[in-house]
Amino acid sequence: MRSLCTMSTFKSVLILGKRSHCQMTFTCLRYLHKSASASSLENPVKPVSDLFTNPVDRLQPLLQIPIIPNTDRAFRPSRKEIEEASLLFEPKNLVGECFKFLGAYPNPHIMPRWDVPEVAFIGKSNVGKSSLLAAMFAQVPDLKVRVSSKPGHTKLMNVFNVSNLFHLIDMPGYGFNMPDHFETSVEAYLKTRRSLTRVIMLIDATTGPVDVDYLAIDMMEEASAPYVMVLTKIDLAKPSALLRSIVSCLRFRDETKANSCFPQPFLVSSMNGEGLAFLQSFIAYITGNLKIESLT
Ligand SMILES: Nc1nc2c(ncn2[C@@H]2O[C@H](COP(=O)(O)OP(=O)(O)OP(=O)(O)O)[C@@H](O)[C@H]2O)c(=O)[nH]1
Ligand SMILES: [Mg+2]
Repeated sequence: MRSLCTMSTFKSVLILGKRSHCQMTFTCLRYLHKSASASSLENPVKPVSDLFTNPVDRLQPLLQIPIIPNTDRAFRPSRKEIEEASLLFEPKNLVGECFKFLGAYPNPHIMPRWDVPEVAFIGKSNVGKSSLLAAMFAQVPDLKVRVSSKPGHTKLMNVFNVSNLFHLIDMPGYGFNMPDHFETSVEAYLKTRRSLTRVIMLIDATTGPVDVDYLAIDMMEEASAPYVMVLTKIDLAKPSALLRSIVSCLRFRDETKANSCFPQPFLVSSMNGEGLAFLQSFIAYITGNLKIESLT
């Protein structure tokens, strides 16, 4: 495993603007299914007609390698289970203070220790972390998740309580305009937080993982923080770009010893809601709030 990724490493990458190890090359396209016709490639992500499916299902026929590994432990909830999980995120089912903002913290040492599982959203600045959180709770009145088209908007670790069942944490982004305290906030949080159950690592579907994302992966591997790759903004990704982004994630999964990485990437759009319910079912499952028949 490569050396610990620190904020200074992040900054040097930004200054140098390059990193040798993980360029996306066109060799990735070898994975694309040779028989995929031009017309089927035209629009693999169709307008959303069914919000309770996994977008991966309609893309898999275009790829030779399985997006969801063929193992007993693969995350394949039934439609009923996905629907059940999505209810957890609806205002009428959110109990007590439901989706409540608990506070914004510059470092984990002053963050209280709550006795619930935590799920943290990290990713490049402007990738859509806050938007994803907001989209998941779009129906909650007076939602206090701030999104912005300006990169580097979220400066502190914003903690949201979901019915005392779990906490979701909107993190500051890395890369352009990242806060100076990134190392003492996000990196320290990943290393020390016992209640951290999973990191949702957002990757821009239009580009796939880029250099700073791989540095963030190093950081999570070093911290042994379990994470899952989530390609977001799939509504903006051209079909070929989207497939290339998926292939980059799969190549990373298959070619590295990324022990903390969940082997199944997720796809989502906070704009049209595609993939949202599927990701919600994963969050419900990992926080112990959803039983998946096929995994019992
Ligand atoms: N089309 C589209 N736009 C999105 C999506 N998700 C986020 N955006 C847009 O991307 C921009 C950045 O969104 P944010 O949610 O603020 O991004 P962030 O990752 O929280 O950014 P920082 O807080 O600066 O690190 C906003 O203009 C959003 O409207 C998506 O799925 N599709
Ligand atoms: Mg934000």
